[in-house]
Amino acid sequence: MKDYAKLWVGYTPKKNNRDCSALSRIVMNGASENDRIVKNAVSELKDGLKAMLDIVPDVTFGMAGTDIKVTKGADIQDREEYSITLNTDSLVIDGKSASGILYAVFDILRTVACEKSIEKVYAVKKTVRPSNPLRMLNHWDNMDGSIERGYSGKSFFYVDNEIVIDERTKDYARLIASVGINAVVINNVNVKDAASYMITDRYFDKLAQLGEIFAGYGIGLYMCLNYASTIEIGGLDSADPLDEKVIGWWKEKMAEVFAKIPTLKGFLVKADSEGRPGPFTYGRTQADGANMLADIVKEYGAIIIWRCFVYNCKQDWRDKKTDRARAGYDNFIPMDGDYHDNVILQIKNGPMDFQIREPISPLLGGLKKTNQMLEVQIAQEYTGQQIDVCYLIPEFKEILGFKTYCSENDDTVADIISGKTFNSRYSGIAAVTNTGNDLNWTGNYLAGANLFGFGRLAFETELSSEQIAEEFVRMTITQDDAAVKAIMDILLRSREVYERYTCPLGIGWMVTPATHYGCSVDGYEYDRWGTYHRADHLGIGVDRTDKGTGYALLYNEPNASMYNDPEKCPDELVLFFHHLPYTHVLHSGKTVIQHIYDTHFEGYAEAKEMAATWDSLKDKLDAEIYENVRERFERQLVNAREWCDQVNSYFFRKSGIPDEKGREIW
Ligand code: GCV
Repeated sequence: MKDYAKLWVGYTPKKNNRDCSALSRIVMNGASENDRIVKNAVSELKDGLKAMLDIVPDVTFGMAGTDIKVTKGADIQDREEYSITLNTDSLVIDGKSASGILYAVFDILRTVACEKSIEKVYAVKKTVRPSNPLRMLNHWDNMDGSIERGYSGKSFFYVDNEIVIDERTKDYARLIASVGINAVVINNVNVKDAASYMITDRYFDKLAQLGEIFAGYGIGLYMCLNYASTIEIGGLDSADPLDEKVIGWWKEKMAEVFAKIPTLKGFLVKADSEGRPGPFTYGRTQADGANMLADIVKEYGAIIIWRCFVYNCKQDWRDKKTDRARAGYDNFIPMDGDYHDNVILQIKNGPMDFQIREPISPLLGGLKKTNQMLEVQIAQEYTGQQIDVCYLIPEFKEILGFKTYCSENDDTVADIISGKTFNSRYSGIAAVTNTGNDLNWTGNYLAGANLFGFGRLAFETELSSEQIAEEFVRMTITQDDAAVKAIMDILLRSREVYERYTCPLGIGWMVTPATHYGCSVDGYEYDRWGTYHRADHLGIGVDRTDKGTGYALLYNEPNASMYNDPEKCPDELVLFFHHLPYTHVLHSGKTVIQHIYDTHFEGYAEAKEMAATWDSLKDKLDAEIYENVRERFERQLVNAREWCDQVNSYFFRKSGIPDEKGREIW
């Protein structure tokens, strides 16, 4: 059977740096050579340089340093900092811990793999302190091997309700550590069936082994908890967080769990959401639930990450006042300041659910006294499902750069989640991951750019989308300059192209219900999920202003006034905030209806251009990579055409307004 791809850690021979003498002698300061992370760092370095340059470096160790004890997020950032200094005949790595050394090694390997000159890159001492304390991947893997919203095969963690540990497990750890990931949640937030038993001795041995492998690459192991474990596996009749019996059960359980899995760092919890149980069932608050667990795991130095994806999914579509977009804010803001200091609230980037365009969640910049983490999704549930190419790093850059006006300085989302704005005890960023057991890990080779890019951006938020795309392409696909440029171009335009042929002006949700792939304009209209476009023959959009649901006013000023006013609201979000006539003129000078027609025709045409560009690279690319992406483009074009024709036809039929350019609408 063919082996799985090694992606960007599959080092191949390189031309540059072959005569770089500094690479022959590498000095590592900051941790003991006996540390398991340092040992892995040394073998990564030796294997990588041997494969790429046929150099076997002489590695020596200087000062071991004193490891920084972690009691807050900033300690993690301090520990993981590193410097690289170039001397005439050596490279010196100064890590503040073994993890720092590991990241420095991957920095050097990346430089060589991208064929950049070591002499130039490290001409001036390079120091990097990670931008975020927690840089996490959330797996939505189920123990039966399926993956919720997984588009690259089955789980490589679980087969038939058993945990699998093999060579691939270690390669996964290498792959993600190499881009700076330091935390992984290994099971779906919807904890059901066998997964509820992950905190029992049925799985302890394997989990302990897994935790050890991750720990060797500086990655913390996290699991999702079934909030109702006391009932489902504990034999109690309640999960009330204030009930002494419930608290007693969790205390005993956690003592057992942390004794058996010493590397475990904490839990992620989805409660009171989409049918999952939670504290609301018992008339308690989200803070009551989170704090109860957090207090218990505190003595093990662990944390509770509590998701803010709490909303009513049984809404009445006739009710125009209830607004799903408000739910996170309304459920979590009143308790700001009540969460204990080892709780982190995990907040999806938008108020809805990973649509191609959403405003930033008003919880980010609304919460001021609570630890916060941002949750993004690289699994592309609504953004092409790893069939359509959609490089998400430009979107993540926009999210991170958003000014929330929550304080005078340092008020962007990046500032908040780095811990800087509110001097938070813990903070960071998590992505719902896009990996599976497909031989190339992410289904579409180009979707690997989102896995690579998420890690790189989480570690060094200042990197540009272009830099990240170039590193990914050079390390994973090709070094041919013209091909690199062409593939970067595909990646960098892909998100806007996807947006153009799908949901216009921030409205979202015109997807096929349940699967979330492909167009269905009315799929979620008149239903219970709270996700409407409210189009009729006169106009489209949701009134979230002070005259509508009031959602726009949840932002700090001047954002609230900007979103509340259709004249000030940015075009790309205008239908998220306003119900407007099709004849409304946008800032672009186009009417809403003409914008819909133009973007859909353009988006489909651009998708065809991207596919043609890919075809033109055939002779320059590895046959398997070429064919994998070609086949995905074939499907993307069918999808893009369907979206274009359905959306245009739908709105032409609703509005009766013809396309100014007279193009074919069905
Ligand atoms: C894991 C959306 C998805 C669900 C997912 C949920 C969540 O509703 O469609 O599959 O469940 O988000 O983030 O919890």
